[in-house]
Amino acid sequence: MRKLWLPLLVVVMVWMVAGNGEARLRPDFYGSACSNVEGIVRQAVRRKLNQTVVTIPATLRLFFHDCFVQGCDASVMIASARDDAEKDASDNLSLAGDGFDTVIKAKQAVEAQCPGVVSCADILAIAARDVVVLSGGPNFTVELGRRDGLISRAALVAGRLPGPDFDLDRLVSLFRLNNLTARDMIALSGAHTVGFSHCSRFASRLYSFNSTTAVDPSLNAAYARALMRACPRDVDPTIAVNMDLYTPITFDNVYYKNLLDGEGLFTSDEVLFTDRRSRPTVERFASDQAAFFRAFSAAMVRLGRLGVKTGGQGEIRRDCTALNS
Ligand code: HEM
Ligand SMILES: *[C@@H]1O[C@H](CO)[C@@H](O)[C@H](O)[C@H]1NC(C)=O
Ligand SMILES: *[C@@H]1O[C@H](CO)[C@@H](O)[C@H](O)[C@H]1NC(C)=O
Ligand SMILES: *[C@@H]1O[C@H](CO)[C@@H](O)[C@H](O)[C@H]1NC(C)=O
Ligand SMILES: *[C@@H]1O[C@H](CO)[C@@H](O)[C@H](O)[C@H]1NC(C)=O
Ligand SMILES: CC(=O)N[C@H]1CO[C@H](CO)[C@@H](O)[C@@H]1O
Repeated sequence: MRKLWLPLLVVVMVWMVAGNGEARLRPDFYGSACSNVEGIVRQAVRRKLNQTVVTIPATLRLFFHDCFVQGCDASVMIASARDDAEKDASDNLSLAGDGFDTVIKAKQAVEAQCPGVVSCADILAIAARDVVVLSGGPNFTVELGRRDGLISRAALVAGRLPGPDFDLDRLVSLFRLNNLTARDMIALSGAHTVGFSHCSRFASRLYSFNSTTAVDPSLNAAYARALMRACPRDVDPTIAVNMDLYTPITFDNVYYKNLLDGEGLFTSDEVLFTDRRSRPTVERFASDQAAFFRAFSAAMVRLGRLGVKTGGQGEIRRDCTALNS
């Protein structure tokens, strides 16, 4: 008997140490404690999407910003009376309120059935997957078990998020800091197949590229003219344009086809094609949507692992916009 049990015991102990040493998420984390959590969130996201299509890009981008600043811990959701929380940083301006609202509504629906069990961070991760599926993108399994963070500060945002003027080296190094590869970065940029951007984020490509050339030569000329019509100099700062000209609310690989045609909205988009190091991956995703979907799904799962709090860390927030106190 003893001889049989010893190896088993060793295996169990190694497994426990590994489990405690690094944050482990798993798809069935809630088990019987909230067995239908994904169904409840899906229903709430559908309902919100029925009210406004902005739900799709707003929720997806909210997840990205949450994960890149202090990890996927819903810290981006916290509202501060002094306007000094993560969402108040200047990079936030464009985080559409509908992403926050999606998570708040889904949390209310989850609380009604399993109070105090499911984190806002997990609800955001599930909702981000759901908007991808509901707009025609790939389905993938979401890992769960994140706890909600206790810290949310605007000052922690600076330098953590990529800018629309980034070149390939800056994009690759920022994503690498977040344990994501260049291929992950190229696939995740495909999220720009949905949603909007304010004119200010790309105006320099139209009017002040450099001291001798006004229009960024990597922009398709007809596209540049259309953007100038939509975004004249000194345009109302609330004006926004679709990032994917052709299928702006469908999650597909048209983003990459646009890059091939000089129709990437930001420098950080177009550079993925103009830089010959990333061009083969862009060409692949443009010609093979299934390859893009596989790469995007895998990268979203890795994005969802960033800086997660598990076990006894953090808390399960009651209200996603406030720390339990
Ligand atoms: C690769 C570097 C990235 C840069 C430089 C970047 C930059 C931006 C900028 C400047 C906007 C427009 C904001 C505005 O003015 O309204 C935007 C929008 C958006 N981004 Fe990114 N982003 C990047 C990666 C990502 C990733 C990884 C995701 C998600 C997986 C994402 C999802 C979105 C979505 C969905 C929108 C549209 C938001 C809306 O319509 O409300 N982006 N991004
Ligand atoms: C929402 O659902 C209602 C009833 O099913 C439908 O009539 C309406 O067109 C939908 N609205 C949107 C924006 O999809
Ligand atoms: C997506 O995948 C999840 C888990 O892998 C599954 O439970 C769900 O039914 C799938 N949804 C769709 C719309 O296929
Ligand atoms: C401005 O950009 C154009 C097009 O890339 C280039 O030919 C020119 O040399 C640049 N001028 C300066 C001053 O950098
Ligand atoms: C990246 O991975 C390393 C090694 O597993 C880990 O220590 C680090 O915390 C991860 N970074 C983030 C931002 O999660
Ligand atoms: C929507 C939102 O919260 N906007 C804020 C973003 O950050 C700027 C500058 O910090 C604030 O002025 C905005 O109110």
